[in-house]
Amino acid sequence: MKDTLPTVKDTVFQILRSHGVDKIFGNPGSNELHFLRNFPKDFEYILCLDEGAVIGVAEGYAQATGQPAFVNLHSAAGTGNAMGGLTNARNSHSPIIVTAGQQARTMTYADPMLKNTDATMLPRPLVKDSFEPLSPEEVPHSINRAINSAMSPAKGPVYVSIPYDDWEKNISVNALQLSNRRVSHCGDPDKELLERISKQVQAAKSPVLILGPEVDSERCNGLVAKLAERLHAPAWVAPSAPRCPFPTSHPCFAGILPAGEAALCSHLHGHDLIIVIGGPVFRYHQNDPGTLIPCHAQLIHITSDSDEAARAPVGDAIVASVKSFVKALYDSLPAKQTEAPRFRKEVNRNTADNARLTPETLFDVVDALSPRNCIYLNEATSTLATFWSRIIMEDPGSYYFAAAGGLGFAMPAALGVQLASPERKVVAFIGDGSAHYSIASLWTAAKYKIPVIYVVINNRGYSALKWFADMFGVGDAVPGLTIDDVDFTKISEGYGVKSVKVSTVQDFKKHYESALNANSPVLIEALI
Ligand code: TZD
Repeated sequence: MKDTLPTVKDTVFQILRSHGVDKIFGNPGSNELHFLRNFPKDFEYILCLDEGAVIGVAEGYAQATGQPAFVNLHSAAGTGNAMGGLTNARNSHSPIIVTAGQQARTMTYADPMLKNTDATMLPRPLVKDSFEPLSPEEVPHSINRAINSAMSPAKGPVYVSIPYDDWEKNISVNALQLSNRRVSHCGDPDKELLERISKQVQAAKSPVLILGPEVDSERCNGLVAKLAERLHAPAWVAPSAPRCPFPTSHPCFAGILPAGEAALCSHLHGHDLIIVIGGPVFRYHQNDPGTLIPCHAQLIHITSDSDEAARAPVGDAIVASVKSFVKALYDSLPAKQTEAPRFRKEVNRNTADNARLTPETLFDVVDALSPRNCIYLNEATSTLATFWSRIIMEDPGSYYFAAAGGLGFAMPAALGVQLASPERKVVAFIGDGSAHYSIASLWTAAKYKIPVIYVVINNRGYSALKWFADMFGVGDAVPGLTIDDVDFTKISEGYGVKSVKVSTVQDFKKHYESALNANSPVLIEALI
């Protein structure tokens, strides 16, 4: 009878299948080998050489697909190494299920090596929830619950610690019912609330839109573009943007807002209604004290994240499905007879062969040569403003950035995004400082032939921190902001990724063009 009962492992893989999971991103240790033994043929194991890379690849995959990404790490040490990545995953609302192997139940009394003490506490507060099943029977329930919790609004990472002697245990067939369940989220906007908001929007003389990452994750970029046209409103990307929620070639695209109170508010002068969709109010970075919004302006905040709504310092919030609410609001507004004004600012572009290689000319070349549906990641931190002013992004899912500012995201996340979107080209701009936080991602790129283009923008140091140091007035007094003498082509070749070093626009053009046609990863080190 016992032999006919399913094992914990059979049941868990069946649950994963039912959620469409067919990849496991991981870095193993002895506590995980029982889980990985006789690995099912319909799953792919993607090995990353450090845990920051594991979380990064999973995050890229989860964000680009909108589906759960399953991670398997090694006990407490592996979880510890993953924490920097989890700060980003928490903020980007990435539905990642992070599992970690626990020592065998029969041994934990002796406090052995590789015991994950207080396992459920360790990843907090960076996960939505955290479980350690009390029995083998509970393992499938914990995994299923973790997936459902990670996927429910607002999405985010969930952690499960699993003793390794549970995997081969037989359990009741009842647990197989878990793989027949589906949790759906729906809900129409409340009619009265919608009418009130619609009236408020129609009464505004000069509305403005501020768009957050959820617009892109909900794939309603086209819908908010139509809303901007209907309102004749400029559309700003919310500060510290981890995604691109609005087509940057659209006439209503106004740019990206600065991340300080005073500077942000100065961009909103003259507007009487600020409509913030799918992001926090507001995600600041620089300490730039000032008024939050112009004094006579009102603010409406539409988000699916009740915590985001609860902590906002100004305005009325509506917690709803962003897509449904914005669609209903758009439908409630009368069409305008005239065309929307143009808010988009043009920049002078320069792609001449003899121009100096700078972030400006580099992005101009990239924009001129890349396919229109290209996907970008940018972790060359001092180039962000230049990037947003020069790169055209039109399709949903065209841009990803570390949502909590934790470096080491873009190199691995580019791989996850490319795995999720094989039909689109993925280009990651990485600073020569940022590259080191997850450089071993190059091995995973080479091993699984993931054809990402890495452009390492080498300015020999931490340029963004030099900018901050000047702003704080401590510019000359800070050590440790310069890095010279690193040869990225040698590191790259060592991990098996083809690479080239360029220092002129002419050479960059030539090598970028050939990288676009390559079907394996390429690293271009651009000396600027
Ligand atoms: N460590 C981690 C994990 N995340 C961070 N954000 C930092 C340190 C601090 N940091 C920044 O916020 S920007 C930056 C650091 C070290 C400099 C990155 O240098 P880079 O890019 O070469 O990648 P730029 O263009 O030279 O700034």
